[in-house]
Amino acid sequence: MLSKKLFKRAKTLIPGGVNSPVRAFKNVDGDPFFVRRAKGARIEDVDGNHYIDYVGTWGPAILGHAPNSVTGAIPEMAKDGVSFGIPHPGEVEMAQTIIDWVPAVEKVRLVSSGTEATMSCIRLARGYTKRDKIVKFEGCYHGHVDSLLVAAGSGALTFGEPDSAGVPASLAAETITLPYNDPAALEECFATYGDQIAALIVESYPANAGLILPKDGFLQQMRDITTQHGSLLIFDEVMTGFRLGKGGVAELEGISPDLTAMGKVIGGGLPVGAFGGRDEIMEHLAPNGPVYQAGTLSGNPLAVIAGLTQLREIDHNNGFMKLEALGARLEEGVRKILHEKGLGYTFHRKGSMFCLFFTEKPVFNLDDVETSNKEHFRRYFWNCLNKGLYMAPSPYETGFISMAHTFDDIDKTLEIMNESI
Ligand code: KE4
Repeated sequence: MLSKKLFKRAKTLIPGGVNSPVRAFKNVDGDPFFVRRAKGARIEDVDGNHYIDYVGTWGPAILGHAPNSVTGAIPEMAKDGVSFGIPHPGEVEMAQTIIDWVPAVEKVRLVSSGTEATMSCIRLARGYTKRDKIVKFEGCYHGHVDSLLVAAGSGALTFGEPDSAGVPASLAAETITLPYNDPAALEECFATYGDQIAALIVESYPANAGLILPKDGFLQQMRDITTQHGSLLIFDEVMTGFRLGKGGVAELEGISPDLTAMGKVIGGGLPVGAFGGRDEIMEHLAPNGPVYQAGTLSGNPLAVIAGLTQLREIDHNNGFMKLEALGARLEEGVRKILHEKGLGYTFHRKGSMFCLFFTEKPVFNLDDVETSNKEHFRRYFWNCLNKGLYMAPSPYETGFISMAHTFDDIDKTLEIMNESI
């Protein structure tokens, strides 16, 4: 097994053998496969096994892997250069597209990852409001930003404790981590600390503890309470942006955040993140304002042309409608399987994002997710993989359908899920 050999060697060279922890398959107690190639809805590993893919490189592959339009545009651009560190027309085009698509974004800056996008939002919010406290929610992940790798303190309202070694307790103490979908805790937090809070950051639909959906009114409460206290509302749409509609969840839910973090889909698989928002806030960024933020590869021409090409293709092919139809077909089939097996497991879906929780409890927050049967999930994951279905290797991740998936793929998927649950 070449994957096994490669992983053994990788572990002598790279921490955990991977360049990002979730790829190590630790949540499913096994070794990862190594990919040889990926095209459309399918992946081939180095041992010649083929899989229908529902990870989609964690979100960017909304057209499917290696779409011809994107793989054609990159080398074409590369003939003129691969990196400039000088403004080029593509950056203007990308900024215009993001601003046209996302109503709350009046100015935008490109970066090279979702983490950079959220980290920049946090620093900008602190610089703009001249306040230090940040509010986030349990179960929400915003990239490996020191101020956001913070678990809930001992009590709901006590200041955060580092969620990773290396994060200074003094910094974590500036972050308050609240239970999600708990309006009373949110109310109490702002009543107590409101005038010290620079921003509240939230995944517009939390998708890093499985896909958790906001209870009616919860997002509006965030908007109202941050406005009331002069704090900024930051929507982290790195996962949901450009996947659930042109304007992301903000448009779907009719909420206008002050800042938005973006990434994944806008890079077409290459490294791109972005953050944007109200003009008067964004104008606080260097070189115009006092908040410093920079990046050698920000606006990289290859990443920009890949992202622009992907966005155009989604738009020209009515992508969001197709993704909704595929998602609805999957949901109908999963609910039928659960019913026939007498399994009351909770299934959430929004458009092309879905998550099957291995718990019969309704899921509104991280505590509910933790009631999942992890052993059953593990068996299910490996049964699926061995039958040619690559689902996310963790009960805390969300599945993604791409525009390359067909209804036949969905039907085949349901057959395998039925044999694997
Ligand atoms: P990156 O720095 O990984 O590009 O983006 C960080 C990030 C920010 N915000 C949200 C809502 C995110 O989901 C992410 C990253 N998502 C994970 C998957 N759940 C990336 C996969 C990984 O860490 O390898």
